[in-house]
Amino acid sequence: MTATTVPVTTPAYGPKDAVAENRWVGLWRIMQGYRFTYLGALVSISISAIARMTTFLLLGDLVDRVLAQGHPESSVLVTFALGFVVLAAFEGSFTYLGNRMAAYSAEHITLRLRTLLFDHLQRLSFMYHGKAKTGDLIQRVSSDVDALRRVFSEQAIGIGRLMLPFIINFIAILALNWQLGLISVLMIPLIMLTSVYFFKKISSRYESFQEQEAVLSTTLQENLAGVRVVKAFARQEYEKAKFEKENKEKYRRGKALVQMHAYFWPTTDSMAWIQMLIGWGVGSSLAINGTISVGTFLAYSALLTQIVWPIRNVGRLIVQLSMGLVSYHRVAEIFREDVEPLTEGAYTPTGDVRGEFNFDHVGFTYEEDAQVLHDITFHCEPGQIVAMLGSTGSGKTSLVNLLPRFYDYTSGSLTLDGVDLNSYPRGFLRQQIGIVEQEPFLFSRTIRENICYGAGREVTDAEVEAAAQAAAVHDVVLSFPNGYNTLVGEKGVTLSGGQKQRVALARTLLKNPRILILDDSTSSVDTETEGAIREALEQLMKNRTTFIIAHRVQSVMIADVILVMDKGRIVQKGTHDELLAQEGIYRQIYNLQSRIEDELEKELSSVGL
Ligand code: M5T
Ligand code: MG
Repeated sequence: MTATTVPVTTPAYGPKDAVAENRWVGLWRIMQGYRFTYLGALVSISISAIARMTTFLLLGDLVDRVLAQGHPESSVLVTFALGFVVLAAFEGSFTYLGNRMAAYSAEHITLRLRTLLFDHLQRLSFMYHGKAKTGDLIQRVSSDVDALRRVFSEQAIGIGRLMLPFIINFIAILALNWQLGLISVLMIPLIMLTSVYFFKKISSRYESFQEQEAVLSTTLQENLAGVRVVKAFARQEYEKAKFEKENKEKYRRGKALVQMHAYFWPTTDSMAWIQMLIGWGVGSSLAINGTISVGTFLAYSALLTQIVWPIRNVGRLIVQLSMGLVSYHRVAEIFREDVEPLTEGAYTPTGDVRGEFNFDHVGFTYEEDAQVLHDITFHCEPGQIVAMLGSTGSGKTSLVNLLPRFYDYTSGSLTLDGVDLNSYPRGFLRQQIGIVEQEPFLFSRTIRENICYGAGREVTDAEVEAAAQAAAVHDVVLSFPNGYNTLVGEKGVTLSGGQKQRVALARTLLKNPRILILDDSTSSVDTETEGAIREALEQLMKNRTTFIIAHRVQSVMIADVILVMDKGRIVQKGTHDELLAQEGIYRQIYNLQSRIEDELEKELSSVGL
């Protein structure tokens, strides 16, 4: 017997909710573990800045002390040349080192951040995911995290890279001539104020741009997910118009953003040039009237560019940073959402549950004002089968959603084995309860991987096949050329609705849960196959409490308790025989379905089937 290569999935119910305790809100927090590398990057960048500044000072020296005196000695020239080479080497290597360290920490920070964000997203509640837009979430995990990466790799380090040379070079100018120093920074407060003004403008425009981009990705994502509906209703034109509208809106907001940048550049550029001209003007007149030497003027001119352009670029970075900060807030917003605690619970279960449920006037509402379940009262013993029948929207799915605590009931009392359901840790309940959802979802992986998905342990091929057999899907799988290795979805086969349901059923059966919930799990299966599944299930349902939601009386007949639901209430309750003996919906449905089946049988036999 071979064991499958499917990786063992970690059980949802673990000893510790690592992420629940970790909220990666706060930029300093996000940098944890890489702060020193980052600091190292800043130090390297300052060393390279000092090297550059020394080069300029040396240049001034060369002019003043050597060249100005004529006929310099070659040994002096060689010493200067060597000095320049050493300084250049210093500057180059430390720039490289600084960049490397910054890139290293930025990449690692974002790598971890993205993983944590994904982890956090997965742990958010059903309620959150019910409301959140997939496209928007994708946008936050991809584009916003990327924008944050740029904050760390380029912008934050960039500001450091520019501020340090500014300070160092400014001190150097002050040392040359303090009046010149003060004149050289005349325009700087104005440049900074302008940058802050644009910082605010650009952040709000960028935020609205990002929001619209998220709307656009949601539109695209929905269109692609629902492409069959679009085609079936021939709504391509409508969809195109909708996409075009959102796309145009994105263009409009993008244009508004670019416009702001377009105003920003020339404004600060001209301020920087005015500053340069003032510096040169004053500097040259001081040189002409002999207050400073030509060498000093030369060094000053070089140093002046080293303080004006950094400041102008700091402005640019501040503006770019504003966009990074918007993205940071969008990411932090997700981290601020409470994760669904999986291990918390007033009650610590010691072993498997028995499966006795007691509903006592249970009420439930998704939204404040719309009560979905009213006054649900029934009892079931361990190992019993509870069946639910009722019109669409009557609250059957909502009722079973309460059991694994996907949602918490809002009134009355609901106990499992005599303990309040809300005292159980959610992770534990989900380990104990297997649910075949009404609209099962299969991953784009092999059929085997899909079936093994919830087992949480090493599974043998024989077990996979046994589960598939019980779900009446084994033969179907074998009919595919690749058998259990057949890929499902996108790059593989498209399974029929009934096949999907049965693979999902096999997945839940393999999990071997104490409590089994089958939400309309055979609705897309023909009567004959349903019969086969029912027979197999009868074995599997033994000793485990089972909830069946079905539309056919045949499927619910065997239940110990049948609940007939209507508008969120139980309108009839009892066994098949009890309910048949009563006036009511159940008997009507039974009579109707029996009559249809009889007629169908007659028709089929008349055509020889
Ligand atoms: C009952 C609402 C739904 C309906 C009522 C699952 C779900 C349902 N509802 C929500 O607001 N949010 C949800 O996540 O609750 O719905 P149901 O429980 O799904 O009904 P059902 O299972 O009996 O119907 P069906 O069609 O599956 O037989 O008002 O809007
Ligand atoms: Mg339902």
